[in-house]
Amino acid sequence: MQESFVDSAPIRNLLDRAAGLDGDGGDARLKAIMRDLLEATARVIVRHDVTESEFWGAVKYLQDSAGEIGLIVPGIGLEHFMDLYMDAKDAEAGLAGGTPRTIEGPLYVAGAPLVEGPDVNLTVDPDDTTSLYMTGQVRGPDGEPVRNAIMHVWHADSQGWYSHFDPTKEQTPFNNRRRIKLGDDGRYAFRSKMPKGYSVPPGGATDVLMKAVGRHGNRPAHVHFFIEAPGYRQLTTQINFGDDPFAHDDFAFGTRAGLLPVPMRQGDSASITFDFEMQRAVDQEDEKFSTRARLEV
Ligand code: MBD
Ligand code: FE
Repeated sequence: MQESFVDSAPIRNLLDRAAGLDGDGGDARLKAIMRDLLEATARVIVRHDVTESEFWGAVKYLQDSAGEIGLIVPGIGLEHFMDLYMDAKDAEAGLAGGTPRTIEGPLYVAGAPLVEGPDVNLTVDPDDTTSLYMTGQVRGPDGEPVRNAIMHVWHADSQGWYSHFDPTKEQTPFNNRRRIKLGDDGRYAFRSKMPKGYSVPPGGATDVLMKAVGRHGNRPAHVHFFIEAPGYRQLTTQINFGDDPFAHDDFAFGTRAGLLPVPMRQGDSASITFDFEMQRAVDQEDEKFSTRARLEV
């Protein structure tokens, strides 16, 4: 069947009506997007001659995978696509520079303890592994220290599990999660226990999809950051350990050039020095987080 089947009058009529285009109600922008999404889906079905059984298999997959949608989205590259898209729009608008953004992932939890230096410790649960010391400075585009920043940090434990999302054991709430209030010099320092890279739950919907396309569901060990500060653009980023076996093979596409420091390992400790550069906020909106739904405890 030719793909032009989708352009036939009865099909166009169906897609128009399904998206509510024949009525005045609803949200015009949503209706236009819905119309295009339906048409794109119809085109894929015809182009690949998707059978009735395959179609319902896909519907069943979507139904069963809802609980892992936050993992599937980075796994299929769409969360990274959004970063590339925002980067491209920034470039078009003449906005460049600073620490690259990279994916938030699905495992942030709002409401972590707000702490101040000099001795910030993220890890409260016992974890018999290497200690991590991370230090650096948050600066603006002219090299000025960013004042009054809040740095949100979160990472996994040595088994690759995040507090609040750990099916193997109960971690203390907010283990390996803090909000660190920085001073006028923009400097930060914290210690914790080295994380291991995350792997998707075996046998889960993400794992099934990754295997079906001949991929794996592993991430290198990494540390997530949000940084917010008055007058600066909110930054969502992460560092991935440059010496991790998955440093250049991240199932979530979160690793980026400039965000792959190699920890200095010495005995049972490792240290990373990493400076962040924030962009200046163009307007108040820039300072804010996206309205993505996040677990709040
Ligand atoms: C993670 O820890 C993560 O950061 C992402 C993006 C996806 C799954 C687990
Ligand atoms: Fe993560």
